[in-house]
Amino acid sequence: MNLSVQELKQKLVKTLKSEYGYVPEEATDRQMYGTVLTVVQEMLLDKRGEYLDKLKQKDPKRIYYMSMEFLVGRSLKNNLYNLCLEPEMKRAVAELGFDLERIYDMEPDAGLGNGGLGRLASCYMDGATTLGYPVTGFSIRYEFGIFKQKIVDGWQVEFPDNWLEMGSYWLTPRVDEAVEVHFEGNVTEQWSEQGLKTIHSNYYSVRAVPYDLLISGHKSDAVNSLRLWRAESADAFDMNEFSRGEYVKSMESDAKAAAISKVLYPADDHIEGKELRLRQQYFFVSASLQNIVQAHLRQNPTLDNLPDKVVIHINDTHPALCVPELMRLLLDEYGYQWEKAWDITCRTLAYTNHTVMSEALEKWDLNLFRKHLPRITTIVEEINRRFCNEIFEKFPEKRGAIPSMAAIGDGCVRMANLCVIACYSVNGVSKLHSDILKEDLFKDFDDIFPHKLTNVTNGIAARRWLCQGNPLLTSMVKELIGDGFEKDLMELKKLEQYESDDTVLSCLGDIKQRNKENLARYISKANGINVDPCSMFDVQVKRLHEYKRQLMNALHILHLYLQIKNHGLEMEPRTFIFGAKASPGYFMAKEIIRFICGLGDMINKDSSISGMLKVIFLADYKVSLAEMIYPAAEISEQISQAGKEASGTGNMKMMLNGALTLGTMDGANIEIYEQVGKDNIFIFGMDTPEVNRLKAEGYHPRKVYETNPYVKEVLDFVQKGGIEGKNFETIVSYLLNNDSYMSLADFESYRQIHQTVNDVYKDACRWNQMSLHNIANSGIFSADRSIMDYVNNIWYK
Ligand code: GFP
Repeated sequence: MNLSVQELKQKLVKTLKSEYGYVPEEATDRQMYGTVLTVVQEMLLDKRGEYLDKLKQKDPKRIYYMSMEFLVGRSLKNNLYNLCLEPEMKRAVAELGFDLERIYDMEPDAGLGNGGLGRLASCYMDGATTLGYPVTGFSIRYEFGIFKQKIVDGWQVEFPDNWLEMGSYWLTPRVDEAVEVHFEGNVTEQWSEQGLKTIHSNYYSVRAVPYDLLISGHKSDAVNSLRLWRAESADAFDMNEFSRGEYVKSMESDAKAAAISKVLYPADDHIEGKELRLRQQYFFVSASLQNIVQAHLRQNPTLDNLPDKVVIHINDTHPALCVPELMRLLLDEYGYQWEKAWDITCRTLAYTNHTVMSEALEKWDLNLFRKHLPRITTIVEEINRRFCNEIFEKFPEKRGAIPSMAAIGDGCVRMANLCVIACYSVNGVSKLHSDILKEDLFKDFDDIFPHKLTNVTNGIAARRWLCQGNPLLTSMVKELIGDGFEKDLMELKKLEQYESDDTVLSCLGDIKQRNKENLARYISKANGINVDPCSMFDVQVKRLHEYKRQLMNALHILHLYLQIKNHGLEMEPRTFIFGAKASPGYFMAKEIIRFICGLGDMINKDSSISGMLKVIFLADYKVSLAEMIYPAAEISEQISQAGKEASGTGNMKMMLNGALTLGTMDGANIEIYEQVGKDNIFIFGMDTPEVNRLKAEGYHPRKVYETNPYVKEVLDFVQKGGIEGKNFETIVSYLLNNDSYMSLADFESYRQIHQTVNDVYKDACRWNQMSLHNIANSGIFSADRSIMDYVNNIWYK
């Protein structure tokens, strides 16, 4: 966008006056914050208007990305960057007496997601918009996003995240496009002139009101929208009850409806499906599909051509209700016969799987399902009946597999199976993960539908994670190879020519140093601990889960500590940095946080180890904090048990910022390994076949304890209350008797690779060379590349 500093100033002054009635000299930071966001939002709306006009003329196929989570983070900096207005806005704001950096800091993260899955959805909105594809995201306008985390005496404590108070400037309500969603009630069949008709009556109706959050592409005409639904009661409150003096009761229906969009569910890998979550899922799926169908019918006389004009992409199983809901719309609202409706549905829907963890593959109790969604249940039953019959008739060799492939089994609706049965495309998110889907989880489906399963390796929004998050590195890269990499990340490859250039390598080292100093300042403020910015920054930041093995990292740190203390180990000073939220109901995850914090308390105050080790747990890990951590990371810990991390995206973000990966052969680590070669990555541990073999043989963690003296030393120390006299019996007993993700089995190999890391770090030049090599080869992990894979292989195939 072409706007001068002067023009921007005029806009700001005018808006400040109309919104708040003030002149800049009288305004507070908060008022200027509101003013800047309002001005940028107006520019986005104008640009969106022009974009919609163009779309109308060309009428391309539309992509609808359905996701319960979009981890958007902050938007102001991203929008200014994408509109190419950041320097001008900075000056305009400064000339009015304010500081844009301070205004950036006032913006809350839109934390409408739990972790990698939600962040991926946001990275894809950025990539698709920059590339000019008409992708609309659909989700819920949660009043409260992912909880705020504080650590009190080692314990995670959760606080509500009221992001709308300062974040609602980005949301434009579209009340005229509100729709109704029906729950509960009775389903009956009636004969009419058109034949047998299904009637859903006595339902409870919820109004869904859309709010649009606009996303501008970078140097592109496109402005796409993320449409977030808010739930409210479809009926005004009950006047009769109110008149009778039953004030609270008169508003019950209001509260019941509003609860649906109240709060984001924390990652629930361990908890059985919750009623409210099912309602959330149906609410946003039904509202979105009604919206999509109406939009299609505004441009087309029929839904017959829906698959030619629309793809509805199901992001993980959470929006799997798209399958029966699209069927319901076609059958009940638009009068299609089953076969035709099924054909349209199957050719319109695509599905991405993000996990093989059995507890995360959603299942809903059939009775609960029926109670809330009676009509949807009859449709799922019919889909299942027809599917099972078809397999029985057409694939006799698969008759034995019918019970495990069915959409309904063991009294539950299986959402992943439902998606695979219906969708024309099913993809995993890294090569390894997609292979596991084909060869294991969905093997029987793959035999029957040979071309359905495919892979799209994840990617990240490099413009946010490099250009906005790491300005120092970005300027260096621009100086060396120009700015083509902003739009084509593969251009980073040109950096390889500087791998033996001492000036470039030492400049890279200096930049890392400055980014570490920046993070060290934050740590000192947030945790009250001074860390040495010359120590190696070793980082593990991600959702807390046993399979991601933060505990193995912590055990190894304890091992180092005991070696220094009791056995005179000398090592390069190291700062271990963790950031992770635990699902509030996930006890073991919270225990692991308590363990890491206890370890930190013990180590950080021990002056006898001469500052060789520090352990920092950064509370409230979120997108804006990640933007500060990644540029400072030197080691990227990606240490999940092989076969369990579908892809990982933090690994890509750290690589792009010059960190070296220390990881298992899991998820996208394998593809990072392929890109950088074995000399530029630290790989350890069992690979997937080895894990499976050990599992089949029978894994006995106690044996490792008995045979590996380091493991024994560490666990004995913990058991004796060595960590601040604290009781970590649950952790010790879990490791000795269960160790579900084989941390002890991989411990020795993990320990050894850390020694290698320590040795390599002594040679700064070699380290910087490896770091540059990693940056140069990270281009493939751009979200733009992933989007092009979706475009070519799934959406516009
Ligand atoms: C999940 C998977 C990750 C994967 C992302 C995005 O993320 O391996 O990279 O989805 O596909 F586990 P989390 O919710 O675990 O962060």
